[in-house]
Amino acid sequence: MKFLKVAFGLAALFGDFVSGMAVPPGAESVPVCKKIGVRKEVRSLTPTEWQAYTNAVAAAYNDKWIDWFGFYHSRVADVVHGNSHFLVFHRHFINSYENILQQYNPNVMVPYWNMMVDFQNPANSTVLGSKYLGGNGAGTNGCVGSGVAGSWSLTFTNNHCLNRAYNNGTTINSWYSPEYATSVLQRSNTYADLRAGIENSVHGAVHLGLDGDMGTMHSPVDPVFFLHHMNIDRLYAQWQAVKPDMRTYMYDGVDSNNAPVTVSDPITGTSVPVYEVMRIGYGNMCYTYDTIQAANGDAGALVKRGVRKCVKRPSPVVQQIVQQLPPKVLAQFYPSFAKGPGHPLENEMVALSPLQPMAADGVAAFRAPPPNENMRGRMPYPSALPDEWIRMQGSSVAEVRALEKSAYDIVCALNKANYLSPYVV
Ligand SMILES: *[C@@H]1O[C@H](CO)[C@@H](O)[C@H](O)[C@H]1NC(C)=O
Ligand SMILES: *[C@@H]1O[C@H](CO)[C@@H](O)[C@H](O)[C@H]1NC(C)=O
Ligand SMILES: [Cu+2]
Repeated sequence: MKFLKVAFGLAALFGDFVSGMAVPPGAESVPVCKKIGVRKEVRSLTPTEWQAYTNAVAAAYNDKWIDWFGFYHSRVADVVHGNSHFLVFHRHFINSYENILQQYNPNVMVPYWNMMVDFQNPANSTVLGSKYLGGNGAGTNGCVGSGVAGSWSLTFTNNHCLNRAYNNGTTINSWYSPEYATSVLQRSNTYADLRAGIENSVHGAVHLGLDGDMGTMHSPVDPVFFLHHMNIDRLYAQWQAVKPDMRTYMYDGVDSNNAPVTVSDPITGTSVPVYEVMRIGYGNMCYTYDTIQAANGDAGALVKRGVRKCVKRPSPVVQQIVQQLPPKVLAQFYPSFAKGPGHPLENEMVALSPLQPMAADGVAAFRAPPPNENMRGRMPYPSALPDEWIRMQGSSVAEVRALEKSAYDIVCALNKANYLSPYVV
C-alpha cells in the first residue's frame, strides 16, 4: 500500500514513464508524427531538392513571409537570447518557417549549413557562393546581389536589398570549429551548459561574421539565418539524443528576468508550452536530421561520409586527440573520448570534409588558398564578439568573455599537443 502510494506520487511528480523517460504532465498527449522529414546538409541536397527548396522560399518571399519572420524575431529578440529560451524558441521559430514553406510544397524540408567545417575561412565556402546563399555585400548599399536572395527587395525595417558586410573586408574572421562543438557536446551536462556553450560562439560568430542584416534583430530576412539555426538546432537535438531519457525534457537555467524556467512555460509570443517542442518526431516537430538518422543506423544518409552506427575504431582525428592531449586536458575538454569512443552524436569531427568537393552537380570544388606549410592543420582562434552586439542581444559581456576564454583554451591545448585539424588547410 505504502509502495503504491509512493509510486503514484512519483508518477504525479514526473508524469508518465515511457521507456525510462520522465515525461512532464501534458507532454504524454503530444502525438507522434505521421510523417517525419529529414533535414540534410545543404551541400548534400540533389539539384532537384535544392531547386524545390528555393522555389518554396521564392513563393514565401512573394507573399511577404520573409519580412514577417524578420519583424517577428525583432519583436521578441531581447527575451529569447542570452538565456534558456534561446534553443527552444529558435526550434519553434525555424519549424514555423519550415511549416510555411510546406504550404507551398509539402515535401520541402529546410536544409542546414554545417558552417563549422568552413570555420577557418568561411568566405571561401561554396555555401556563400552564387549557387547557394550568395556572398558579401557590394556597392554603396552593400547589396548581396547573387544567390537565393540576390534580387530581393525587403520591406522590414525599411525598403532595402539584402545586406552583408563581412567583418574583415573581403574575408570573414575564423568561426568555431568542429573540434569546439565536439567539446561542448561532451562537456554539457545540463541544458543551460549547452545553451551557454553554443549561443555566443558557434551561433553568434556567424551573425557577426556576415553582418549587414545578419547582424541585426531582423536577421531572419537573410536566408543564411534559417540554414544556420537549423544547424544550431541539430546540435541541440544530437545532445538530447545521446541520453534521451535524461535530456529530452531537460530544461534548466533562467529566463530574461532571471527567473528559473520550467517546461510548462510558453514559447515566447505563443501559447505553446516548451515541452511541446522538446521531443522531435512528436507534435509539430515532424523532422529529424541526417546525422541522427545515420547514427540510428538508417541506410543511406551519412554512411558514404563515414558515419557508422558503431564506431569501433576511432577515426584518425579522434586518435590524434586521444593520443596527443595530456590525459588531464583530454578529460577536461573531451570527457567522453577520455572514457572510450564516445557516442557518434557527440562527435562533430566525422562529417563533411572541406577538402572534398562539396556536391556532385557541377558546383566549383572548394579551392583553398595556397597552403602555408607552417600553419597547415594549426587551429586559428575564433574571433571575439563586439560588446555592443552582445548587449543588443541581452547577453552578458562577462559571460561571453568567459566563454571565449574557454574556447581559446581548447585551441591552445590542441595546438600545444601538435594536433592537426583536417578542417584547416
Ligand atoms: C578564398 O579566399 C581568398 C582569401 O583568403 C580569396 O582571395 C578568394 O577569392 C576566396 N575564394 C572564394 C571562392 O571565395
Ligand atoms: C583581419 O584578419 C587578419 C588576419 O587574420 C587579422 O590579423 C586582423 O586582425 C583582422 N581584422 C579585423 C578588423 O578583424
Ligand atoms: Cu534569434
